[in-house]
This record gives sequence, structure tokens and C-alpha cells, in this order.
Amino acid sequence: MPSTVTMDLQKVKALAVNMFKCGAVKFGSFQLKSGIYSPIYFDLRVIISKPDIMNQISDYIWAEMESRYSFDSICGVPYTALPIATLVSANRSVPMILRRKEAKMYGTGKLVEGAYKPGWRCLIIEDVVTTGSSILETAESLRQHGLVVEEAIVILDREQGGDQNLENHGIKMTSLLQVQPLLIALETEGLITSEQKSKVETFLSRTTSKFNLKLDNLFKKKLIPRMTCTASKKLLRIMYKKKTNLCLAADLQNWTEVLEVARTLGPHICLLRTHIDTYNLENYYQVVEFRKHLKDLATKFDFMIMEDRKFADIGSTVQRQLTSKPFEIAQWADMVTVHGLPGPGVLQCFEGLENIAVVVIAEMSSTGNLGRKVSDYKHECLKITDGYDKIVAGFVSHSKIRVDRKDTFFLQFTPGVALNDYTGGDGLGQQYVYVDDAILDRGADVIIVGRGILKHGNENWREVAEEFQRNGWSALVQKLMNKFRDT
Ligand code: 5BU
Repeated sequence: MPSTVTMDLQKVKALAVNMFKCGAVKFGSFQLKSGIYSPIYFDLRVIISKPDIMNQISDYIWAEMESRYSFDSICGVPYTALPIATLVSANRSVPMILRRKEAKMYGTGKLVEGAYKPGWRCLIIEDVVTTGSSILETAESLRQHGLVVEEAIVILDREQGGDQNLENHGIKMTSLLQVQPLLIALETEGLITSEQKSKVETFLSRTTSKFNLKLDNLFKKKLIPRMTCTASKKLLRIMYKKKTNLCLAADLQNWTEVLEVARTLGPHICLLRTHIDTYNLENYYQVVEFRKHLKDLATKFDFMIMEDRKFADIGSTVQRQLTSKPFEIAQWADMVTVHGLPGPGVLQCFEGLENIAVVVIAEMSSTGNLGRKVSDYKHECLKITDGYDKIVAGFVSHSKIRVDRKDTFFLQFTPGVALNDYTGGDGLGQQYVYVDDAILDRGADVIIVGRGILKHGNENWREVAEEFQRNGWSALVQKLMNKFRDT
């Protein structure tokens, strides 16, 4: 859904002209952070010294929102939108709250300041939106504090996908100005030439679509075709389509709760990991019912299923374990984990099983695990997969695993991942790393998260999962873009 612009043309024109005259929008040639030159530059900070424009914006914001949305509080995203929010708050008697960029290390250490009540609807105000990430960060904190965030209003939408991104996270965005109407207004007022206008239009459409094209190319031409295993190809397709590299470790005891979490988080995950023998399934019929529902959800929401069975026996036993009742893993799981310990036989026994792929555990996340301690264990796990490229989807590893086989691509799955609010382990050997660390430093392609999400009440599962999804996806894109920069 595109962001809403309901302001009449006169207002758009008046605001556009003021922005131009005070230097908040400039035309010329400006070098951006990325090194490229842009023919347009927005710097809305200058408006804080222009009381007339501040009043104008505050009035327009009020006019846009007041009749349409009933909110109990407002919150400006630091810094430029802060004084604007203050104006709206003081002039219209709506309580303002403030979300810090960093928590204070002393005093109360609070991230959200002000007097508010849980359940209050809070309108977020922002100056310029590109991807919407600052609004999302703010919304997350506010939501964690019990506030309801459904709407945001921005002065200028750069029309680079921010509105859709926010919409995906349940936030409707309204903008006073968008680039296109701004350009039209300035041209009609004779403040810019039609050449300047079309130069900016070409630049903006090229830079956005260039990035998308690059990413599309990377997944469709460089990564997916180089995966030999059908399951990893499918997983990558899902990851790209849904923009997520989050795998949920559905570690709940009650099987109906496992289905509930799958239903709630289905849109945000690419993979769901089961430990089917830990669920309270009482008989074979329940197992069949459970896996049927789970498969239906996987189809509905487009995610794959990995049973974390950790087989570690000789091939002939594993073969029987895969098909024996009650779990009959080979019938419903898309992937299953195995230890490398038994050697290649543990992979050989999968030959002929077409619908299930293998993920080899090379280095566990727990303290003192042998994958980390025994030199070369990890590398030996890699070696046993030689000749089994079609069967092996990838590796579980808590640190980078270097595949030196030419032209073969495997996925790295990394468990023991937490958000930045977490330190330490679980007291039983589990070790955690942060999302960025897991992906950028330790090589993860897919992050496996259980308690990081499930420790929260089910009313918060979605919100926390979305944060893992967002952080995970942007780190993965960053990692892949770097890796394939010169190819
Ligand atoms: P957590 O709640 O995010 O700590 O759960 C991690 C999940 O991944 C859990 O189901 C473990 O059994 C699983 N896991 C792991 O934590 N570390 C490993 O090395 C392997 C699996 Br293999």
C-alpha cells in the first residue's frame, strides 16, 4: 500500500516552496555516503531555525491526522522531528513521549521517557523516510513498552520503499510531501527547470532499481544456480521471496502450541525447526495429525521444515530411524540434521530418499563442544560430504565454515543467536551471539532462534520475530553484496 498523501495541492506547493527557500531541499551535485553523486539533497535540519515553517508543518500534521486517527500520544524520531513533535504536542495538548537513541548508563536507564499508559496509541513523527528503519526501531521500543503503534506521519517520503516496509510491520505511513509532487510544485513555481526535474527523476529511479536488480541478480543468477541440493535451492528462493533468513526453533512442549507459533510466525520465517520427540504427542495418530497440520502451515506460509534429530549412527540404523514409526521423519521433514561423527555412511543412507536433505553438524553452539575443540573436526565434517552435494543442504556451525570445493555452495545454519538485549548463556552450555555477529563475522546464512523469541509471551512473538527477521535480512544482504562485489 503506498503512503497516503491527502494534502491539497495548495498546501503541497506552499510547503515545497518553503522547503526550497530555506535550503531543506537543494539541487546540484552532492556526494552521498555511498560515494555516488546525487542531483538532489535533503537536509531538513535547517527547518528547526525557521519558526514559520515549523508552525506550518505542525499545522499540516495536525490537519492530516486529527480527523482520521485518534491517538493518545505522539513521539518524534530524534533529532529533527523532535521539535516538531514538541510543537504539535504543546499546541494541541497531546502528551509527547520520547524515545532515546541509546539507553542511559546511569539513573533509570530508561529508553522511553515521559508519562504514558500501556495501551495508549502513539503517533510517530519523522522528517524524511527512505527505508523506514528509524521509524521501525522507534516503533519497536514503544511497542515493547506497551504502547500501540499503528500510524506514522512524515514530512517527506523519498519513495524508496519505506511505506511498504512499514506496512509489512503494521504501520500505516502518511506523508506531507513526496519527491514527485515536490518536484512538480517547484517546477510549476519556476524554482527548478524541467531538466533539473528529470535529472532527479532518472537518478532516483535508477538508484532504487539498481540495488534491487543487483540483489535479484545475486540470488537468481549467482547463488541459487550454484546450489546442487534441491532443498537449499528451494530455501534460498523462499528466503529471497519473503526477505527472511530466520529459522524458528519451535521448542515448545505442547504440540498444539508448536502449531500456534508456526501459524503466528509463518510469514516471517523461511524454516521451522522441530524436535518432534520432545513434544507431548501421545500416540501415532497424534503424530500424524500434528505433521499434517504442520505441513499445511508450511505450504500456506511458504516455509520449510527441518527436524533437528541429530542422527549419529551407522548408515543402516539411520536408514531405519528415518522411516520408523511413530515419527517417520523422512515422510514430512524437508531436512534433517546429522552428526559428521559416523563418517560418510551417515550420508550414503540418504541416497534414494528424494524428499529429504541433510544438514551436517560441524560445530555446535554449546561451550566446550568438540567441533570447536578438536582441531580439524569441522573440516573433516566438510570432507565427508564430498560426492554428496545433492544430498547435503549445508552445515550447522557456530563459526565460519570454509568450503574450498570449487563451485559448490552450502548454506550455513547458525544457532545460539540473540538480540542485543541479551548477554550470557542459558546455564546449560548454550552460548549466544548477536545477529550481526552471527552473520557478518561467523558466516551464518540462516539464523536459528528459539528462546530469543519464545521466552516472550505469545502476544509478543510476532514483534520480536520481526526484529530478528529485519536485522537478519539486512546483515545477510550486506554480507552477500560484499562477497559478490567483484563477480
Ligand atoms: P535457543 O532457544 O535459541 O537457544 O535454541 C536453539 C535451538 O537450536 C535448540 O533447539 C537447540 O536444540 C538447537 N541447537 C543449538 O542450540 N545448538 C547446536 O549446536 C545445534 C542445535 Br546442532
